[in-house]
Amino acid sequence: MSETDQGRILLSVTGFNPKRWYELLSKERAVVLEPEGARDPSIRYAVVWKQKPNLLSTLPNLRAIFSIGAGVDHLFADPGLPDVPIVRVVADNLTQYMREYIVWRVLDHHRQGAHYRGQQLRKVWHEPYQPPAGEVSVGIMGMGHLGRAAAGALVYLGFRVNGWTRTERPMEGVSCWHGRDGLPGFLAATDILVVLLPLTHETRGIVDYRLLSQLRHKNALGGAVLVNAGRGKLQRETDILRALEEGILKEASLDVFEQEPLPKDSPLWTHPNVFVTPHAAATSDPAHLVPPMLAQMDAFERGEPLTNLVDRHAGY
Ligand code: NDP
Ligand code: OXD
Repeated sequence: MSETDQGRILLSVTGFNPKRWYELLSKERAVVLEPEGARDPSIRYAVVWKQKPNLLSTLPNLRAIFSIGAGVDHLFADPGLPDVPIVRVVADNLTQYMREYIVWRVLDHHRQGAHYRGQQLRKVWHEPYQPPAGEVSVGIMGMGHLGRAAAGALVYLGFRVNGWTRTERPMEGVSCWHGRDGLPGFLAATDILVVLLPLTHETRGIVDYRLLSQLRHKNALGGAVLVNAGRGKLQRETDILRALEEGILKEASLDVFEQEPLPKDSPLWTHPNVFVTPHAAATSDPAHLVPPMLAQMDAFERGEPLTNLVDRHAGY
């Protein structure tokens, strides 16, 4: 098939260098980093991460948008988002990275990593009480592709696992709640809260002081714990700091922040009970993601349906 038959791919990325994405995509298709002027008719697909606002709305022959990430809030932030299908990332290797991150953080809080790191600095030889995993409950807000994978691994490790979703979604071995009505019961049964929600108009700012206050504080760990690897704007950082200050939260692991990069003057950087990672829980790897993206474009050209489509109404 010629380049004109296939159309071109617009690769529009801000915040990181798209070199590897460009190299891999352009092995199979013609790729551009900028449209050739307004209303460029040659572009059929856009592969994007935080694309420039109103850029996509100018493309008359755009057939579908592919998000480089699993989250698509970056797309909905565009006031000129055209009405074409949006495909997001669902990939085994991304899921595996996230499963690892959640297991790592839950085990570190459960096995008192912060406490032992403090003891080591002071050369203290002391073994505190270690509750068994079966006495600790992990509650996962957002039981989608990533949340369910993390839940499966935590069940395997022997934790009690709770899940919270928008719609009813049972999972074997997991106690499930859904909707706003289900939230208080879910929180009251949760010692370690893991947030793997998408950022939508319903979830923005959901992790606030009021929510954190409803976690089970009198627990085998000696306090409630927060792990957020969903999106930074799900959380209110001043509320997290207040909850830590007041002992409502014992510890937190945060991979995502209201502002990224996390500003140098944020007290989260130096808080002894906060573990910070730079939005690194699960990275989109082009070597794994480009081949299925191109295969989807080819299938779509043959008239087959796209998969992993975003529900515009729900916002994820
Ligand atoms: P999915 O779309 O597969 O799952 C989203 C889950 O959130 C679903 O269970 C959904 O409920 C639930 N949900 C959505 N809105 C609400 C709501 N209002 N109330 C309750 N539950 C809700 O997403 P993924 O699992 O693939 O990804 C989740 C998020 O993880 C992404 O959106 C992204 O923000 C983040 N992410 C972060 C990364 C990192 O490196 N830190 C890397 C990759 C993703 P239901 O099942 O009923 O639809
Ligand atoms: C994603 C991310 O959404 O990297 O995939 O945060």
